[in-house]
Parts: sequence; C-alpha cells; structure tokens
Amino acid sequence: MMFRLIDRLVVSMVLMLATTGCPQSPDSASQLTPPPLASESLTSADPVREDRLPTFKEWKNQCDRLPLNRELNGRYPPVSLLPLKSFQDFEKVLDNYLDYSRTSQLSNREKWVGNIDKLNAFLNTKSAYFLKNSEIPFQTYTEKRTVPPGTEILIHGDLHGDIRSFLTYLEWLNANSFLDDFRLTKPGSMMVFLGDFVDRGVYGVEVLYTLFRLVIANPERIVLLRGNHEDFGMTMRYGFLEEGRRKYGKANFKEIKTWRAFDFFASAFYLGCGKDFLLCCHGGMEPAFDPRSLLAASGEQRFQFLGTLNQKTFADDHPEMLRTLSPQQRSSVKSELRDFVPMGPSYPASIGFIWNDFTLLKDEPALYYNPGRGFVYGLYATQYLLDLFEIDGFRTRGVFRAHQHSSVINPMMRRLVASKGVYRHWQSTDSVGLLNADPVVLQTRLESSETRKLTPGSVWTFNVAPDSAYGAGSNFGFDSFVVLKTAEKFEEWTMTVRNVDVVH
Ligand SMILES: [Mn+2]
Repeated sequence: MMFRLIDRLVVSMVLMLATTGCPQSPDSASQLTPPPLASESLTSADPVREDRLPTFKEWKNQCDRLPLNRELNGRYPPVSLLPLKSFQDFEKVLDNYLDYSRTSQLSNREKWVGNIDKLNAFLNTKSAYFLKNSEIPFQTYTEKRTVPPGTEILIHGDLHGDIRSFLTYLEWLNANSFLDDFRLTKPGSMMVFLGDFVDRGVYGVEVLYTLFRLVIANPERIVLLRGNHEDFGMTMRYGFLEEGRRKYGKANFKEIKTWRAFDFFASAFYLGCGKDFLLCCHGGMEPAFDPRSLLAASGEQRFQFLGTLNQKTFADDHPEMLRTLSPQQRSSVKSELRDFVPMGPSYPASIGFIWNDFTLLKDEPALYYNPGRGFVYGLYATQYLLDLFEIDGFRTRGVFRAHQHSSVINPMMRRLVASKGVYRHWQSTDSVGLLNADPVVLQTRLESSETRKLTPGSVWTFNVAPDSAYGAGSNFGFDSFVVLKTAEKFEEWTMTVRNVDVVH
C-alpha cells in the first residue's frame, strides 16, 4: 500500500521537476536522484567499433558466468563478469531498437485507428515526455494482430531482471526448433512478452538487450508489452536505474534514452484469428478503452492510442457492470474511478491494462479498489466487459496477463506454483477454504496439465521468472511459458504449458 503512495510522490516530483525545473533539496531526493534533464542523452552514440553482435550461443555463454540473483541477494555482479562491457555495447542495440521502432509499421499512418494527431511526436525519439519543456506528451498504444489458423505464438510472463531464466527459455526454443539463434523459424510464429522486464533482479540491462536482439531479428513478430515497471519513476525506486549506474557509472548510463524505449512497448495486444481475440496485457481490464473499432478494422495489423480514459463516466453510463455489488461497495468503487488523460503509466491515475488485477475465486466481488495499486476485477465485471465490447462478431474471448506476483507466498503465488506457472482464475473446484493451501494440495484441485482448454471468457495469469526476488521468496525454480496455437474456431485453439528448470 505504502510503496505505491511513494511511487506517486516520486512520479509527481519528477513530473514537477520536468515541467518547472524547480530544484529540489538534495536531501529529499538523495535516493531518488532525478534524471539529468538534458536532451543530449538522447543523441546517438559516436560510431563505435563495427564488431559483430554475439550469436545466441556466445551471448548465453557470457551470461552463464553471471551469478544468479539468488546468490547475489541484492548485491551487484562483479563488473569484470558483465557480458556488455561498456554502455556503448548496450547502446548499439538500444539505438537499433529505437531506429527500428520509429520506422516499423508504427510509422505507417494507414495502420492506425482513431486520432493520430500526435503520431509524429510519438515517433520522435530525440525527445521524451518526461524531459523538461518537452513538446512530447505521454502516449501509449494498443495493437491488434490477426493471424491464420495454425499459427504458433510463444507467450512469457514477467522477467524482472532475470537473464538466466530468459536465456534458458530461449535455449529451449532453440533446441525445439522454434528459434534458430535469435530468429523465429516457424512460418508466421510470434513471441509475446507480458511486461515487467526490469527491476527486482540485477540483469535488467541484459534482459532488455536480449529482447531488442529478438525484435531486430524478427521484425513485427515480437510483441513487447508495457508492464508497470516500464516507467521511469518505478525504475528509480525498484532497482533498474541503480543497476545501470552501478554497471556503467552515472556519467555513462543513459537512462533517458533507455526509458524512451519503453514507450514503444504496447499497453495491450489483441491477438486474433478470424473474429476471435485474446487480450494480452501486463495488468488487466481497462474499461475506458473501447477496442471495437480496433478489432473490426480491416487488415491484419492495426494500432490505436489509448487517448483519454473516462473510467468514471464509463461506470456511470454502464451501471450493469457494478450490478452485483452492494450499494456500499458500489459507491466505494465509484469514488476511486476517474476521467483522465494519462501522463504516464500511473499518473494522474493508473492505466488498467498496466496496473489492474483479477480476483481468484468466482464468488469474490465483481470489482473493488486495492488502494495504491489499482482495481481488482471479478468474474462478473470481466465477463460484462468482454461481452459489451463485441461488434459484428469480433470479440475478446480471453485474457493472458501477468503482474499479480508477490515475493512472499500468498494465495496467488500458491496457485501459480500449483498450476505450473499458468493459472486460470475462478475455477469451480477452488474455494475460500483452500486459499492458503499448500501448492501440492492445490495441484490436485486446479488445472495443471500440460495441455489446457482455453475456455471462452477465461483469464490466465502467468508466473514471473524464477531467478527474480519472487522465485526465491515463493520457493520455485522453474520457468514457464505457453505455446498457443490458433484454429478456425476459438474452441479449438490449443494452449500448451511448458516448464524448464532454471534453479535446482
Ligand atoms: Mn507488474
């Protein structure tokens, strides 16, 4: 509860600095040093030596020498072991990623739905919304993609600075003919990452580097979603900024350019086959974004900015969403809803796709507010929104998301471990009496087989990579991911849950 209040303060403080340039007393911000508000940091590196980038095998070998986050226990690895020796080694690939993003399909105006008055500003990587006197507003977008039946999509949850698990996953994909080096091999296949790449583990730089290598090697086939940690204010508090400075020195680490890359991570990705879509996002439901024009737009790939989020007005106009709540519950939820233009992922209020959660049991309230974090959607409100946003048969049939993790074992972490890393909410065999049951017991009650049925209206939470603060705290050592295969009918899409051991 408290940590989010602090986040808000940090974000407000930095935004205030960014807009007014008022100096702060150094003491008040000693741990949260604001970024240098100079745009020089966004200019490209001087041309560095033109040596080639490491192959996947070389990269993995270099990273395998790094101590596990579990062994470091919050300390930093020796600089001599770092696979990226200087910031320029990272920056080369970061620059490639920014160049790619500016010129990818995102820059094709015909691919956009809705208002794109500020598209040029969005693509202008010479500036950033968080800089002093910036002419660039914060903007975040959603993407829809339609793929043919039989397409395989690889989906992974939070990485949180855990390079060991990430590369173990990619090694499995190489060994099983999904990847050759950094390149996807199967026609049309794609990869989706559900956000939270940095913080909570000390290899955020290496994780971002690997993600960018994948994007560059597979144009338009890698979807990076924006997690709540892909926010400069969060990285100032939860480790990534400190990591970059420790590794490369405060003068060399260019946090502004790195933060700017986060803007190209979509807030939501609607993956479709025919007229059926699966919503992939880090957090959860965002009722103030109506996806209908995006889903029904012609063409395989479309983008849309989130724009203004009228969450309060939406609830007033759709009383049915809160019908199952008591008057007291209803007024409590309504008092927290706001109409706002996002100025960041969590400011002036949180974007639901990035921050919201889901209840675990089917008889929990349809919607409530978790102070300092976001809204928690229950079965009824979720189904209501999925049904409401249907148009001409185009509709969202399920949700893949991550985010709801804890570094001490709690009911959600118990369910994630019991479900082999991919948990379906609101199962009929679950109950209040089982909330704190041992994962071994829960495994006999909850779906945990390798192949799962993607039931219409289902919501799935993906576990976080195990060599992060979360794996150590909740005592699991396996990484998990899904191979999803589309089919003509949604009922025939298949979902295979895979595990690979990372920490033994
Ligand atoms: Mn998260």
